[in-house]
Amino acid sequence: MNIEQITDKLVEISERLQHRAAINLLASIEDARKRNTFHVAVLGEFNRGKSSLINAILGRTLLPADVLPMTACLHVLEYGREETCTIVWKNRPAQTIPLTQEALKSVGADGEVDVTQIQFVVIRLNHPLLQNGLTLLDTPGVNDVEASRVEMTYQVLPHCDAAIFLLDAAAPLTKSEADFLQNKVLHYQIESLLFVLSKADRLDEEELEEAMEGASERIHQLLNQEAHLVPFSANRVWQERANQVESAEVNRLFERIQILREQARQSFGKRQVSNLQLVCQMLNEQLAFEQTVQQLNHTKLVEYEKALYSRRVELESAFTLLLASMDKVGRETLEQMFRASCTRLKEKLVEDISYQLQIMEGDLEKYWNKNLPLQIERAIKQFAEEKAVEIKSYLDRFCQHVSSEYHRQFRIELLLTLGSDSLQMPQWASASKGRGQHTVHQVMEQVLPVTIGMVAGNLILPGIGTIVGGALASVITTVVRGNQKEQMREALMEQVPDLVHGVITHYQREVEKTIEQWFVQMIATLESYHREQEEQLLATVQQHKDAASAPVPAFEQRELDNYRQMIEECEQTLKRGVQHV
Ligand SMILES: Nc1nc2c(ncn2[C@@H]2O[C@H](COP(=O)(O)OP(=O)(O)OP(=O)(O)O)[C@@H](O)[C@H]2O)c(=O)[nH]1
Ligand SMILES: [Mg+2]
Repeated sequence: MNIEQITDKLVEISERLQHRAAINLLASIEDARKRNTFHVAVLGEFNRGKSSLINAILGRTLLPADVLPMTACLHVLEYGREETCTIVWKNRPAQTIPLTQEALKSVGADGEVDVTQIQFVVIRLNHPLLQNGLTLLDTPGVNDVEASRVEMTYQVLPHCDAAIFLLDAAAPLTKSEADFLQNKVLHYQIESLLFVLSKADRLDEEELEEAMEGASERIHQLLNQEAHLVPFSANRVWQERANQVESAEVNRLFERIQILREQARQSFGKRQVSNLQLVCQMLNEQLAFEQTVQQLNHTKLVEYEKALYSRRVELESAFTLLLASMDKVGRETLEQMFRASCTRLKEKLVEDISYQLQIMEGDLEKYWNKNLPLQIERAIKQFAEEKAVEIKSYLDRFCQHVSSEYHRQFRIELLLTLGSDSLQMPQWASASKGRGQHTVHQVMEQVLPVTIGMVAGNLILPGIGTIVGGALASVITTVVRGNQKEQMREALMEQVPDLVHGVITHYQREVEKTIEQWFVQMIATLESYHREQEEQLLATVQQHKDAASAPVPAFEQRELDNYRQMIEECEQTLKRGVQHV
């Protein structure tokens, strides 16, 4: 069997099983084989500057951009000798519209056109950068409130060879972005990725460097590979254009796109095979589902459902207890640890400062106003950095502990309720539920700071220097100036304990707020994970029930066996290495 024959076989089975996702993926595999264009999707959450980036690199203000969600359907930008703009509708003939920003606004989020009826909009431009087959896909933001727009972006992924992923320079790689990357982009073997920190003009050099470092680290952790990350500012590119300066940013981006193209070309065969394997996996899951439906009758399923409902109620109080203990034991222990360390820090600081005051020969007031604030600030920073290691390790262990407790008490319990022949949940059903395939540990980790550096960042309060300075200044004004040196020394010494106490307590409270936030988020995350799990299990039973109550079984056993065998053959061939045509 060659790759074409495998594809044909899988198309036949997918159509018979009416598996939409598999049909779509297979169509994209065939399409990728035939076309000689290179599809780059520009992806990211809404308002990241996707449309602005495309406008800037092409030097055309065509795509509408706004702070509110703007792009409402897929825009395909490709080469055309004659420039045109066409709406490809779902259920009616394509329609040409003027190639202007005004006209494109009509298919935007607040335009007058019903975009749910649009498949995509094709914009053909006579642009040298598109001449060699580069096709850019502008997509709606993936966190848009409008689910249908998000769905549109998901559906286009199988048709892409590479992606440019836009991150906000001010908050690179949020949790939902990480989810999207892992569950969607990588799922379809789009490994040629370029990350862009957009709106780079909004940060100064130092902030940008920090943001780049942070984002690279997070991407690296997530993907387990070197991150290709570049900063970009559409605004700057336009300024350069106005001054007729060649834009280094645009050039760099295009160099990167060339590299992506080469990467994608090299991995083309491998990607096709992986995508076909993905289809096999989807179809196998569907077959397993159909099989269980055949074997279990409706009455049995109703029993399962009842058992699941009542077990769920029984487990509820145990779950509430687990949540409460996370707060009570987990958070309080950490806070106690931290408080004890703060007390030691206070004692040490009081001791150090008093000693220095005692032996100080020079100008006491200068020491108090100039050197001391720096000394306290530095001590707090160093303390925070040391504590970060301990707290990070505590959070990791705590996460691990809750995760294993959860699995032991609930996950396994709920699954056992479904009996030994536990029901098969097809991937398409669980994937659409989001976090189904992740473990509790992975899910909870996403709300915690990833690195020790990030923990330290959370423990060092911005503006702590000002707080320290303020506290010291108020002391010096109450100590009578013009006093004899020895009297002043004594008066200041007296103030030291209160002063240190005040500053550190303030610091400690702020940190405790951060700790509290971490726990609130962890608890909320576990709770929503648990509800999703319950819902998923109930939905699984419901799906089987629905299918089992159909008057005629959808498939004959013989037919299912036949498909299974065909898929098995395809899988074997793909594994052995397949001939490409
Ligand atoms: N400062 C600055 N603002 C930018 C830059 N690029 C885009 N913006 C602004 O960011 C907002 C969003 O830009 P869009 O290009 O519409 O973002 P998008 O990702 O296409 O958004 P959706 O289509 O809604 O998903 C607009 O108000 C832009 O003017 C930039 O480089 N610098
Ligand atoms: Mg847009």
